[in-house]
Amino acid sequence: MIQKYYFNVSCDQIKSNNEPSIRFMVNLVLEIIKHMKIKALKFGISLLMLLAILISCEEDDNSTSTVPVRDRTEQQVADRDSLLAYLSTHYYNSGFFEPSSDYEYTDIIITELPQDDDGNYLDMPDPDNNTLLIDAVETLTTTFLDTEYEYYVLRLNQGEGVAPKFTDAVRFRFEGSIVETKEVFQSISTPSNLNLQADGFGSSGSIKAWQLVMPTFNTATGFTLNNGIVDYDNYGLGVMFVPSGLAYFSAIILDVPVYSNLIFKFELLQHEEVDHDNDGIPSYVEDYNNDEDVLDNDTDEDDIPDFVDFDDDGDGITTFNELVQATYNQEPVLAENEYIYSRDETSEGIVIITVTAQDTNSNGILDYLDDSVSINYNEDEE
Ligand SMILES: [Ca+2]
Ligand SMILES: [Ca+2]
Ligand SMILES: [Ca+2]
Ligand SMILES: [Ca+2]
Repeated sequence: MIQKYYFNVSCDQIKSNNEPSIRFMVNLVLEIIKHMKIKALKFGISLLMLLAILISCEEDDNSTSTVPVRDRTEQQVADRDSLLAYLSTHYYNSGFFEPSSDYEYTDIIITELPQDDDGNYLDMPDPDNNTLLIDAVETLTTTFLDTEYEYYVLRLNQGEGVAPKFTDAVRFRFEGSIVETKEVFQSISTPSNLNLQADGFGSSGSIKAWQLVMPTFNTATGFTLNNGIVDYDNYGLGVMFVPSGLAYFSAIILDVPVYSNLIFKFELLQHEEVDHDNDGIPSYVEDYNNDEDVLDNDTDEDDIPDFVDFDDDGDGITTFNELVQATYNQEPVLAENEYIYSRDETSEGIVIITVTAQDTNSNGILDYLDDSVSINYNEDEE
């Protein structure tokens, strides 16, 4: 169910970029066909998924054609008002949370202030143990689809593990509810995985808010197994308050009405680095303008963004073949432009393969991004 959920959102975002995205899709198909010989099965499947996305988007277009999509900036003005009003009239059980203890997202209780008979808000009860949300949240900002957004985070535990990148996959538990109706629309209490970044093929991504908030928290330091149940230690725990524009906006998803502001209580448990095009360069690195958007980086301007382009400079030598491999039998200290490509742990020990980007002509442009340098470092092995 969650797959479909995020899938549709990707569709919505694709439509908001419209023409360039369609070009991107078409070129992606051509690129897939060109390289089908290499990884026929994987890309064959991707091709089918891609067609499914196109069909899905088309259906959506027809069904919503009579209702114009609202202006993002106008909607954000209204959403900001709604969220600030909510944060000013709701409190959480702050006294329950003691430092250096692990709590669950279900421990977080948010309650509306009491009201008198005329509906006027009264003082917060038990201020020693409760805190008004507006006094506890961090206000964060971003620009997304040319719109300035404000979103809010209640940080109950930072976590002591690793901060995921915005293109990674995370393992999490959460409960999502709707600000306007106060209804819980989804909760996932069994640790589950989510790709923060969709790849335009079959892999669905998360809403923008998760991509923005997850990297500001850390995963667990580790876990212990107790009778088959995984207990995570010192993980990120918080709540995000999200305007519709960083959530599902005009898409109809599950039972969430369009333009809903959302609240997610979450635990960030684990993460995994993702290299969407498997070219050896992790996807977060392929965001060369560092704007936390991998869709607007396209070195060879073939309308296939670098993070899903396995020949980034379009010089005919794949990115992976323009990297130099090294093998280690213990945890390596990575050099500049060196990334772990694979890790195998067996009874014989650990084998880690890394790839390192080269700048053969020292012009400050790495070979795999430089179409004037075309050296295949793996040629001898093929
Ligand atoms: Ca990559
Ligand atoms: Ca490209
Ligand atoms: Ca690439
Ligand atoms: Ca090159």
